[in-house]
Amino acid sequence: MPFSIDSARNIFPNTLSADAVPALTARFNQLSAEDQLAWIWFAYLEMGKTVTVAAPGAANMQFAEPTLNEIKKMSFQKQSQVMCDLANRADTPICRTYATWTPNIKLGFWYRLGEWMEQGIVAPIPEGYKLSANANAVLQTLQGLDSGQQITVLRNTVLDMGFDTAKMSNFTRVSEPVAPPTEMSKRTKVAIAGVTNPTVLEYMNLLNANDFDELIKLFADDGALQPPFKRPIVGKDAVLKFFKEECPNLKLAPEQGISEPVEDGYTQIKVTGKVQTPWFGAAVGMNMSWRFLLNSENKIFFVAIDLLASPKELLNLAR
Ligand code: 45D
Repeated sequence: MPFSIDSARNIFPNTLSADAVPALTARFNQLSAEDQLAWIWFAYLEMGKTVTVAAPGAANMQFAEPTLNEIKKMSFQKQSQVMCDLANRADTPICRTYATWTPNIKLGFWYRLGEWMEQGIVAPIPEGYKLSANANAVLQTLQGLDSGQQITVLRNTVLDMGFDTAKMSNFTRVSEPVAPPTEMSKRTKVAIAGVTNPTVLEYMNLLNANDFDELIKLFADDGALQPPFKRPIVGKDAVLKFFKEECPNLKLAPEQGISEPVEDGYTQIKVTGKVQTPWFGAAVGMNMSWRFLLNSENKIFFVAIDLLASPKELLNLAR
C-alpha cells in the first residue's frame, strides 16, 4: 500500500489552515474560570451584534433539561459555582454529566443558560466585571478573526469544559436521536468546478442530506476522516459514529477543486468552498477545504477537513 494514514495527512501540504484558532483557544484556556466565563459572555454579546445564534431544536435540549432544571432551582451563588466548576473541569456530578454530552447538547445547554442569565433566572456576570488585561487581549485577538474562526473558538471553549472523559473509567456518550435523512425529492446536488469524481460529489450530497448510512459506504474499511484541528478518526464504525453525533444539518457548499492521479491507482482531490452550521445558518459561511485521498476502488482512504486561514486560501489549489 503506498499510503499510511500518517502520510495521507500530508497531501496538498500547501493548504494553510486557520492556526489562529488553536492558538487563541490555548490562550483562552490559560485564563481563570471567572475570566473565562466573563470572556465568553462578552464575546457572545459582541458577536450577537452581527450574527444571531439559532435556538437549538428540542432534540438537542431533552438530555440537558434535567441538569438545567437542577441549576434553575439553585441560589445565584450555587449557580455561579456550577459554571466555574465547568470551566475548571472539576470533578462534580454535573461536570461528569456534561462530559458525556455531544457538542450540540453542550452548546444547547449554554444557549439556554445564556438566555436565563439575560432574563435574571441564572446568576449573571457581575455588573461592571472587569476582564483581566490578559483576557482583554485575548478578546481583541478574537475580534480580529473572520466570523467562521470566531465561532470555532467559541465552540472550542464550550467543548473543553466539564470533567475530562479520559479520567472517567466508564461512561456512555449521550447523543440526540439521529434525525431521518432528507427525502429523495428534496435533496440538492452540488457542482464543483474542476471535479467530477462521483465519490466526492456523493460525499457532499449525502452529508447535506444527513444520509450517514449511505455516506459511510463511500469509505474504505480502514478509511479515516480528520476534522479541523483534530487527529484522524480511523475506521468506518468510528467515522459513522462521528457523523451521527456531530454532523447533522451541516450545509456544504463546495466551489472548486483539483483532481490528480497518484501512485497505485490512488487519486488525490482537493476541494475548497463554504460550510454553514445549523447554529448560524447562512449568516456565517466558513471557508473550508477537503483533501481527499481515494483508493483504486474510488473509496475514501482519507479525507481531511480544514478551516482555512483566509478567503484567499479558497483559490489555493496548488499541490
Ligand atoms: O461560559 O465534511 C454564556 C465535519 C456565558 C464533518 C456561554 C465538517 C458563559 C465532515 C454566553 C452563557 C464535521 C468535520 C458560556 C465537514 C459561558 C465535513 C454560552 C465540518 C459558555 C465540512 C456560550 C463542520 C454559547 C464544521 C451559547 C466546520 C456559545 C462545523 C455558542 C463547525 C456557540 C461548527 C456556538 C461550528 C458555536 C459551530 C453555538 C464552528 C457553534 C459553532
